[in-house]
This record gives sequence, structure tokens and C-alpha cells, in this order.
Amino acid sequence: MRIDFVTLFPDMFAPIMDASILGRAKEKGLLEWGCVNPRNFSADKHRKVDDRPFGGGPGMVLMAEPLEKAIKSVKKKGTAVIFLSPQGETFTDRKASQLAKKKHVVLVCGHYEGVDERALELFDEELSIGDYVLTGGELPAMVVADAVVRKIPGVLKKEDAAESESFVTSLLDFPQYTRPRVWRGREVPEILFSGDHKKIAEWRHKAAHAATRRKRPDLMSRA
Ligand code: 4GX
Repeated sequence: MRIDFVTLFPDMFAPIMDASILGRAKEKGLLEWGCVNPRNFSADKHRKVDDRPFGGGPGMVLMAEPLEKAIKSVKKKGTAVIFLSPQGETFTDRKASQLAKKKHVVLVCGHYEGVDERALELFDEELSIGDYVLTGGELPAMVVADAVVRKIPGVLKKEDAAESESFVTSLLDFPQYTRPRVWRGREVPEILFSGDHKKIAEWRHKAAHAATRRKRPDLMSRA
């Protein structure tokens, strides 16, 4: 998959996109990514990309023209163009699975008070990562990229296969324990040392149900 970020702040991306599992996905050839800066497509000699809102009010609005040119410079046949905004449809794990099937995704990061309303037709989808307001679309774009890239076959190790997981099964993960066997007087559940894999799987399933009922009852009613 290739991901292009349309952003006024391209420097924000490499520290996240080249680290850890995303970095390894790139090294393995499973992910390519790049940035395109609308400022490089500004018609203005001062490379201006935003202006004051017609009708007055605080803040600035991103102009449609540099945004359109930036998107057009990377868009191909079959590209999904997505705008990140608090006004979008909520991004979910299901949506991540759908996007993971695409060969090319363009994530458009807004700033200021938003973008000129007439630019919205440049986007196939408008997505929100949650009901809060950030300073820009860069973090949301990387949240989406992270959730999508880990769904690409080969990105995760077999053991933590994305399909077997919380949200896909509508249950939270079962509790995990590691060494030491006793920590501050608290013991690891005995069953986990039994070597009885069937019993352990049953215990984990029950524990996952209990955790979901307690912490996220809303997920259970969806199951
Ligand atoms: N989930 N932001 C977008 C600019 C903006 C403001 C108003 C449209 C209308 C966000 C989120 C988010 C901050 C990205 C404001 N665009 N994006 N930006 N929550 O808070 O996706």
C-alpha cells in the first residue's frame, strides 16, 4: 500500500511513520508513504494557503485551490481520498479493515478553522477519530495510517494476527501476565501454569467476557 499525506507540516510524519512496526512495514516493502505540501501549489508569491473567512469571524480557512492541486498531484485511479475532521464519520476498526484493501490512500490534514466548504467534493470520505478538537489533522491522519497498516497481511507477526483481536471479536482482550510470578504479593492465576491449553483458552474467553461487561458494556450489546 501507498499512503500520501497532504499536509502543511510534513516534518511531523517521519518520527512516527518510520518507527517501530510502521517503519518495519516500510523496510519490508509492505508500505510506501510520502507527503505533499499544499504550500508548494500556492498561486500566491508569498505561498499563502489560507485566508480570512468570508462573513467574518476568528481564524483562517484553508483555500480550495492549493488543496485541489496538491491532491491531484498524487491521486491515481482507485485512490481513496480521505479528509480528517471532527465533523466526519467516526473512524472504526471496521473502517481500517476496509481501507487496508486499498492500494493507495491519500489522507488530507486540515488546519485552522477548516477548509473552504467547496473543497469537500475533493474527498471520498470525511473521517473523525473522535469527539474532541485537535490543533490539526496530522495526528488523526497518522492514527488512521497506523490502524490501517497493521491490517496489511505480513505487517504483524503471525502470533498477533489482526483478525483474532478485540473489536473484531467485539470483546476486549483477555488479561495478560508476565514475570515475576508474584508481584507485590499478587499472584498470576494458577491455571496459566497448568499447561492445559484448552482450559487456558476457556479461562481467557471467560475473563475477556468479564472485562468487557465491566469496562465496555456497550461493546457486548453490539455482539
Ligand atoms: N478527528 N482536527 C481538522 C481542522 C478543521 C476544523 C474544522 C474541519 C473543520 C480531528 C478529529 C481534529 C482538528 C482535524 C481540526 N477541519 N480530525 N482540523 N478529532 O480534531 O479528525
